[in-house]
Amino acid sequence: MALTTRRLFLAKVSLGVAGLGLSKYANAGFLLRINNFPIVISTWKHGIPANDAAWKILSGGGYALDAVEAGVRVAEDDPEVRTVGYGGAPDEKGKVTLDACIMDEKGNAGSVAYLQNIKNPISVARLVLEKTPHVMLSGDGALEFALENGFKKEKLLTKEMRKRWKKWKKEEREFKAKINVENQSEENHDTISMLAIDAGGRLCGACTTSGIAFKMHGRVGDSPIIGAGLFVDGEVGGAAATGSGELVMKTLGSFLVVEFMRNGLSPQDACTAAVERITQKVSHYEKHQIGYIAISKSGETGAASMQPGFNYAVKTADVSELREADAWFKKL
Ligand code: SD4
Repeated sequence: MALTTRRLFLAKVSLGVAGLGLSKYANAGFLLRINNFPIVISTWKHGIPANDAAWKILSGGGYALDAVEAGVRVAEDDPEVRTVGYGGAPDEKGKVTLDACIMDEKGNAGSVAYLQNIKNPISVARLVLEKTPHVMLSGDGALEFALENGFKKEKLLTKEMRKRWKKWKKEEREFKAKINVENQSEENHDTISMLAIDAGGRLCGACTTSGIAFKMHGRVGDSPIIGAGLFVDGEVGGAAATGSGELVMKTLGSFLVVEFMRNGLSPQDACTAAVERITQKVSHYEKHQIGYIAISKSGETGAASMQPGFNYAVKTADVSELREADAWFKKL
């Protein structure tokens, strides 16, 4: 559910009485809390601990870029999150290949694609943003860059995922998109995408994934593609995606959501319109799940998905919760 204009308005005028609304970063003893900042939102249930990590930085007055990087690293590090980083699902050849990107409020971007043996691709993407004249590094070059910058090579395929890959090779053998949003243990597409606005109103985003499970060797999805998996325009808003990357790439989904917001749509309506675009332009969309989250520069949020079951985590000073996104195919 998006924040209503009325709620935002109330947030804008709420006084910091008796500690309520008083921000750690403010140095005035008495202040008017402006806007709904800081705020962080991220995709799926694993967004809750990720938001908590981001919040530690945001609530201390830190930079949104640091917050989104630290936030999604929680999912990258967690072997129970089988769709991101360490413990992520391998491709058809049993190789874990990671995609990630990050973008700041000024439109600076960094990305890595098809990166192997590095647990935190989001941090490599951030270094691409900060240290190179480029936006995207891939494969061996991305790995070399990571190693030169002090990252360690690690084995990312866990025993559990190796077992699953072996089972898939024996029983399924061919890649199929799965819309099993209720059953985490069977899930094959749960990227973490995160958008945050810090106390200073700076809007940044991050997106990281091991991609769709058992994808073709060499396949890269939407998640490292600026404009597809993630897009931020600090003067308008930000959007990020999860789900079958091919559908998002064919419609440049996150860029589209931000452009809809630029043209006056709310984050909620912009997400819904971008899902609708897929239904107009991409065949077999009904066989896939995709989800968008969005935030306007004033902190209003929205989310929409193709299928029911997509949820996203929201954290502000007042709220920490998982919200159900509006689905194109409603629940019966
Ligand atoms: C991809 N979008 O590689 C990613 C998959 C994913 O939640 O995990 N989405 O297509």
